[in-house]
Amino acid sequence: NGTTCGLKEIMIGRCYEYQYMKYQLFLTNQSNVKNCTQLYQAFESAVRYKPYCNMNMSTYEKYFQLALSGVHVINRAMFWSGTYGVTHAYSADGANYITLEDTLAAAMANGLVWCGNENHTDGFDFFSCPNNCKDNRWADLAFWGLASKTFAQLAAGEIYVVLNGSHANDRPAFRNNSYFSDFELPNFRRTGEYRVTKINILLLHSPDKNVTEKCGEKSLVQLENLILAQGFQYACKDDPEELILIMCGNQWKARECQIARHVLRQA
Ligand code: N1C
Repeated sequence: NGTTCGLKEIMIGRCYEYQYMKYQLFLTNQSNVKNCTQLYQAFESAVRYKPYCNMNMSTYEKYFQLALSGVHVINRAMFWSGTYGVTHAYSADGANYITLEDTLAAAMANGLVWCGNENHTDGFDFFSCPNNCKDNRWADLAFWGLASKTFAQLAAGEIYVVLNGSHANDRPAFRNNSYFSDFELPNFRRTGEYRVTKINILLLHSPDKNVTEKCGEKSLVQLENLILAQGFQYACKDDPEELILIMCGNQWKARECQIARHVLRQA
């Protein structure tokens, strides 16, 4: 349960790298470059000296406002649930699609562990964080819950959602209480220039695993109804080929991947 040493330096460094190196070509609008020190200050003043379990979904509001002001992700926003690895391989650090982790606000904090402590001299607890507040679920969601909600609000035009249709143990592809169902789906914009028009579901089945749900079945029906009720267009595709090829890159021996191999040789 260790927290991250060098949090400040890492976050500020990542902010510089994000804006001036890594994402310069395809994400940063030159007139919208942020001041990294100021951004870190907004983050720090939200959390420093604050008891972890008193935080909630508005704790980091200023930070997200500052980091993401003026940003819209048009026709390239990609969401996922149960498919972290393959989705990020496919989105390719923002070159193909943009996931939450490809936005500045989330890229600065991705993978870090931190929490405030009102008794500690520098206001952070560098020894351990509770991560589980019995009486306040919102404390645990303060950062990533708001990150997901804010990202959903930036998505415009057609968006993409990668789901897993081969979960074991009756776990559905679209499930209640996921970040996707609680913080993203309810927050897509329905009106205005930057509204979401269409939601494209990409439903994956892992090579060598059972297919538990396909488009038009079970939880996908539930999801389609929710999407149509909000006034968005809906499309669902089972196993898009480009995603099969990515999955097969790691599971070359699977039965389903022999087909990919066969097709590739014909080219
Ligand atoms: O609960 P989920 O999926 O539906 O969350 C995924 C959804 C994505 O579209 C992201 O935008 O919510 C966002 N998100 C992250 O970006 C993220 N990075 C790491 C949600 N969760 C994220 N994690 C961790 O994965 C987090 O600790 C959470 O508990 C899991 C959620 O994974 P899931 O069930 O596959």
